Amino acid sequence: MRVTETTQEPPSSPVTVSSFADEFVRQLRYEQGVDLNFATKDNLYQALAGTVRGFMIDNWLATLRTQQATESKIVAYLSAEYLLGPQLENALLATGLESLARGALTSLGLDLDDLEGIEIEPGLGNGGLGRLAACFIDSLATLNIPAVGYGIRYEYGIFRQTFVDGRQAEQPDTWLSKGSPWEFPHPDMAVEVGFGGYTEQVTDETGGSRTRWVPSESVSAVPYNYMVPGYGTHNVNTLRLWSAKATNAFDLQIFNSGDYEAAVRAQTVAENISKVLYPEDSTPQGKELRLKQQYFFVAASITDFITRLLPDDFALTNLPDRVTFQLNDTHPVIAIPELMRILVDERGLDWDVAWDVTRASFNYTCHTLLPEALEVWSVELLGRLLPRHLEIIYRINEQFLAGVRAAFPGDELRARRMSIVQEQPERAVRMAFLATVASSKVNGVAALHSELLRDKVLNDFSGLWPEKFTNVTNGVTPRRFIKLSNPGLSELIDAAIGTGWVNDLERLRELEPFAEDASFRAAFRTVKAENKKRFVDLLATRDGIELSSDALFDVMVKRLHEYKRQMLKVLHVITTYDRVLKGELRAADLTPRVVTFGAKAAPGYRMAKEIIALINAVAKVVNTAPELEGRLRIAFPANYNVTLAEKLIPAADLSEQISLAGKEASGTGNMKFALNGALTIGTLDGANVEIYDLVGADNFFLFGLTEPEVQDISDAGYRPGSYYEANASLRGAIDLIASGAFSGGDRTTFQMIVSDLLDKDRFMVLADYQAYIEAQDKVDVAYADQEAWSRAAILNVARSGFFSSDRSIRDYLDRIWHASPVPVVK
Ligand code: GPK
Repeated sequence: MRVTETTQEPPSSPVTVSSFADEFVRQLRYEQGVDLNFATKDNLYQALAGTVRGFMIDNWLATLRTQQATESKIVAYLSAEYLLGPQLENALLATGLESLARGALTSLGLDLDDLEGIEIEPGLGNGGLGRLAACFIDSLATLNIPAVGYGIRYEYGIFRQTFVDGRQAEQPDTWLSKGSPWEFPHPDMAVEVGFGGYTEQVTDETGGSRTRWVPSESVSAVPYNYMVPGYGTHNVNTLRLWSAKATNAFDLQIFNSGDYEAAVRAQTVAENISKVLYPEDSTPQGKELRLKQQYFFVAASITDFITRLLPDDFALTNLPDRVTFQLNDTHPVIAIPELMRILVDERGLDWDVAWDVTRASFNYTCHTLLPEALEVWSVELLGRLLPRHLEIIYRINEQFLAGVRAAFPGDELRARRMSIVQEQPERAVRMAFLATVASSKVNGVAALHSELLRDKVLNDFSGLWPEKFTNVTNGVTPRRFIKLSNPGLSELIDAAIGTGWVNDLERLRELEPFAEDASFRAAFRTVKAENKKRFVDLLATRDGIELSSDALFDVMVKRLHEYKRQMLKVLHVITTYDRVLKGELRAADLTPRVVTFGAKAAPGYRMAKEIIALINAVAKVVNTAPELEGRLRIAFPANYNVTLAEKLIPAADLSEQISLAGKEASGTGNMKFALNGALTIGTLDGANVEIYDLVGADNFFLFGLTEPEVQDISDAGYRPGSYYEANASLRGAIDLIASGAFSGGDRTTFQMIVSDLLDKDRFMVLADYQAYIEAQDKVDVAYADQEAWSRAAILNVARSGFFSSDRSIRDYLDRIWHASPVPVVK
């Protein structure tokens, strides 16, 4: 049992370069039916994945056995999204087999990087929320916590973005077209999920009356299991993603009616449920199919948990001892009435007992403050799709409001404000309220966010139940976002402080003294320069974008949303250009900058798509403007995803975190950049606040309104036009857009943006413009002193250990879950 090259525990058999190569060839022949000589790259990738996967299976099964035997409490993470990123590299890291695999492939005349390069990442999420779920399951496994991630196996993940004339076009993400070697389908463990129909009263065995739901249709939920290996441990947890399949019962009805075509069509309708990830980030559309997705996956998950992870004779009154269901935003909240239905209707528990069990089993994480992001489902739709669940929600609400009225007699306004069922603009269920009422704990995702959640969005609820509210600041996995993505920095850290930091990230503190070490700083700069080079090479082949790597790398990557204010970044670029045009600045005095954007817009989000078009239009002009002498460039590679992030983040000097204060719940990209030695230019929003506090004012470019200031300006009546009128440089930039300078002289092209900025500017771009420009001027000055810049960058790395998702998970364990590690011993 030896894998000599690694500190990790070896897999279940001795592995050598030649035994690895043998297994690889065997996979090729006997799993895929091809010879090495005839294998395509896809065949080779599949065989390699199959080989590596094989080394995790024994540990996975041992983990499951141990967790069952110890009857441990299990964290069941319910999330509609998991933005996993490439799997092969992560599996190689977890098994410690990377260099062995490399050697084995080389011995066969093959190249590991080449094969890694063809993997299509499973993009089963939109952005931060989905990526957070992926980081969390990594940390849960690493910390040996019994956990299962439940979600949806979308056949099409987040769309592939392309640009057509600078405008976003969406292509389907066909990530499964060649199959996935990482999944284990289990049609044998399918769960039936009902929809529609009616409810009726029936007499049960004891002569009592019970409600029974009689659905009009049903769909089969087929689980696909993925292994989630921990780092530096034997533990391998499970991610179980559900895929919809038509049931026999479902088509039989129609077949019997003799309508063959209708039967086949019905099958498609059923299987549509897991067809595609909704591409709206933070702005749900309230579509019927989306509610179906939500119910589909949580109903399957709860039944799966109760019937497969618990013993047959388990008394469900003890459920909270064995599980904590974590609701990742409101998407899985329909799980609450579903558990009540199972307990009351199917298992015959008293309502009050079932309610106690339910409340003790669920916890809710909120990821937003935007009112338009809080999901509501119309009573009409719920009643049609899930009639029994609507009845249960009504009863929960009745009891809850009775409590509110008892606590605040005569305060009918309050009762109406707090009602789970809103009356206006239509009768609808407020899912965040339902989650809050039915959960033990409610948490926000950064200190400021949790505070605003408690004191504003859910203030009535925190008044009633102050102890229910808590914070868990987000984190990111250092395995993927440092160790894998930044091997150069990882080696430098290893050499300085040893290898222990990878699962004990606070140890990065030990790097602090190295910030004062000139040779360490030089080595740090060398790593950064290599990462820039690597990124520049990638963009040349991936996108045909030619850049110099000898520049300040200024990066803004995240979903395109007005509140995140990509517009502010664009105005900075335009202002620099305008200053040079007007002779206020000499091109020769510019700090060479490459401004990189990466952003997808929700396909139906008009303004976001206009901003994408504007960025591309400005890029076209600026990148070729002779006046700028090539010292200011915009790169906007299409289809930003985890794969690209892993190459881009390590190359960044400057991290743009410039949302309007009080709008970004946390941000997690901000953490990745700081950990990779970029300095942040940012507002006091989300987790920026905590980054700023930790890295220190000298190592962070702070600017902009604070949340209370935003509130004051807004209360007084914000007038963006007054900022435009008072600020010549702002006027210059906006006028340049309006003049058609970026649209071939056409003044109408970006009119939607210009008039929105001048008349509405909901996210106060204009109010923060001057402060942002001044902060950017400070960036230029600071960058000129490379020694001081490196010192600040190293301190960012050294002081950001707090942002490991391992720490987030420990906080969840202490404050919310109260589950314990169950390490697998071999
Ligand atoms: C929040 F509400 C939502 C959503 O629908 N999708 C999503 O990605 C993000 N988020 C927040 O916008 C980020 O601030 C936060 O870091 C991330 O969730 C994870 O908590």
